Amino acid sequence: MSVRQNLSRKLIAAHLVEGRMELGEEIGLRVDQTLTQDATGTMAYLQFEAMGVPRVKTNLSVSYVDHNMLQADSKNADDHNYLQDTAARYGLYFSRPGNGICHQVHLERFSVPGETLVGSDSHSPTCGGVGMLAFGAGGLEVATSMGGLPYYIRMPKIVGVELVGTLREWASAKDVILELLRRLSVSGGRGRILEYHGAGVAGLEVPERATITYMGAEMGATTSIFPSDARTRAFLQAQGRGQTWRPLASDRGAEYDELVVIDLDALEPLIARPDSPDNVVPLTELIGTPVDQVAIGSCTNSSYQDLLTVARLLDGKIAHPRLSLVISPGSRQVYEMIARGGALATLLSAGARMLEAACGPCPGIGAVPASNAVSLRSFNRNFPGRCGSMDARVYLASPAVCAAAAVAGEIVDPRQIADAVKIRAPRHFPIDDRMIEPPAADPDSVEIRRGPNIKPIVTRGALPDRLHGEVLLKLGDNVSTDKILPAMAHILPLRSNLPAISEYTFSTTDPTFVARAKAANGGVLVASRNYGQGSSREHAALAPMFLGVSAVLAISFARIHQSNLVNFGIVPLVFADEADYARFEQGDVIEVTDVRESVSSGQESVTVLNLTRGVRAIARLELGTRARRTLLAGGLLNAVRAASGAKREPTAVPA
Ligand code: MIC
Ligand code: SF4
Repeated sequence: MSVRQNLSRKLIAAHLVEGRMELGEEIGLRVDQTLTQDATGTMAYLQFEAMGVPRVKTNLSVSYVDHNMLQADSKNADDHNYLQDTAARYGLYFSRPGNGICHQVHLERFSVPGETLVGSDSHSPTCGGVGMLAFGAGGLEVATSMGGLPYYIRMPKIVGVELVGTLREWASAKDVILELLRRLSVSGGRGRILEYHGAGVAGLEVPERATITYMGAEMGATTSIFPSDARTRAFLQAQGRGQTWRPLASDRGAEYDELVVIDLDALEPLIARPDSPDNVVPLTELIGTPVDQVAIGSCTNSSYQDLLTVARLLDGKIAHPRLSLVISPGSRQVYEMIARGGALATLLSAGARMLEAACGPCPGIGAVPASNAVSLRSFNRNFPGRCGSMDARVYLASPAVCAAAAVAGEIVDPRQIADAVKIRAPRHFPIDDRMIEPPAADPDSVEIRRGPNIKPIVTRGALPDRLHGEVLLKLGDNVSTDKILPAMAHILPLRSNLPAISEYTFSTTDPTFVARAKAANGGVLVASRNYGQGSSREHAALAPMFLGVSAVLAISFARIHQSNLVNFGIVPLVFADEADYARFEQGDVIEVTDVRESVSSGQESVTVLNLTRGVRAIARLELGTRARRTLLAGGLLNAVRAASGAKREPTAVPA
């Protein structure tokens, strides 16, 4: 092994508890920290409870409430109560609703350079901005991590992303990641850690680095990471946590599996057009596009510096009359700072509709655009329907580009409007952790409130000998989890109620899907490349499982979703020959005669018979030993419970 190590390999080696660090090998990592948010957290804690572990075994685990904040009825509030009580009881910190978006708050208050973090949200790599090795995962894997088990990944390629030069004019951190998306696409990060290094790193503040690591999720990256340097120390000191800093960097001349160079001097403002974060063009190509809504915020771009930049551009101006401007600060800390410093008044007098410090419009929780509207957002995803409307056209850009458009009512170039301002990080952030509750001193006294929306969890039975079923749906490339099981304000509150949320499976793609799946007693799905990209929501595997989906046959899978499928007992089958994708259509009946035997004996592929067309295809089983054990048991919870001898049975659906 090379002595000139990159940072990712150093941190993997320091946390390795199982496997060998060879490309593609299944490796288990020790987990130092976990985080959950409310939309994935209820299920994660139900699963944690089913494991029968009395107290979390991590150094630190935090439960956030930031997604389901609308509270149009009592469901969300019931879930919040459940989360507050489970945190107190099982040894977690609880970040109360109003305290901010999990990733922003975790970066501010809990991130520790060099530690590992597993979060039940795809944007958990955010803390890579301070040199953490942070992964997004399904809630069940966060539950097992809290139970002290390792977190498993396939040893990824380490891509060195060298940043050179300095950002100019209105080019921003958002443009760095949009440029990478433009070059590498939404699947370009699959099986890879994006490790940033080079002389250009020093010029980026921690929140800018975090914007870049957040959106590595949009490339399907395993994670993204920056070194921990003097700026990291300054950030942590300003958060009153200087003692957690330690320097971290790759060795000089370290080797990478692949290299990418980004010349920051040459970057210009970019925009992602509908309907994919990698549909990126220079801002200048879209000048004059009328805009109906501008939304600024989300975990990706709602730091103090971001909002101050927006306030500078809006100062003394008013939002264009044909447009609605909504702003959601990333955390209570950020909100308080713009309030105390006066920027909030500037935003209000410019006509901004200030929302609470939460996810808000990002996954369609409020501020859904008008019919056929154009929405320009500083967010991270613009998949069809994600904003809550199927016909809205959503563009993604930096906060500055958004602010300039908010005044003009159309896309304009901020370089034509004002000189760029680089807002430096404050030397002191206001520190007030009273909205973060520590675990209960007397956990046994905590009664857990469970609202009527919280239903028992469901698992699948053991993997049967053969797979047999109808192709319920044939899908194309880059199917996002927003397509499989949409977020949206009316669906999100059902996250702890599997029977109810399952009714929305593929609802925006094919409203007949659920009825057909039920009538056929389940079946299989066929998809093209990068199936299941986007969010980590395990409900995109759980709901199909509940409806009897037993396998997904695809050209390739997004990492987190592939794990979620395995964890809920759905077999991911990978076409060995891409051309075979064309030989399977909706309605065909397929069979894999010896699936259980193939999985258990470690075979690398199976034959999939298309009984309707009389053709066959070879499908690879891209599964490590542990994933095979999980599938055989009918999912991770069954496997973990069997290993620990836990008693209370979850409800099982037949395989
Ligand atoms: C998202 O941005 O899509 C979400 C909503 O935060 C999801 C989590 C979820 O679906 O609850 C994610 O990114 O994992
Ligand atoms: Fe929330 Fe959007 Fe960030 Fe997901 S991407 S955590 S929905 S703000």
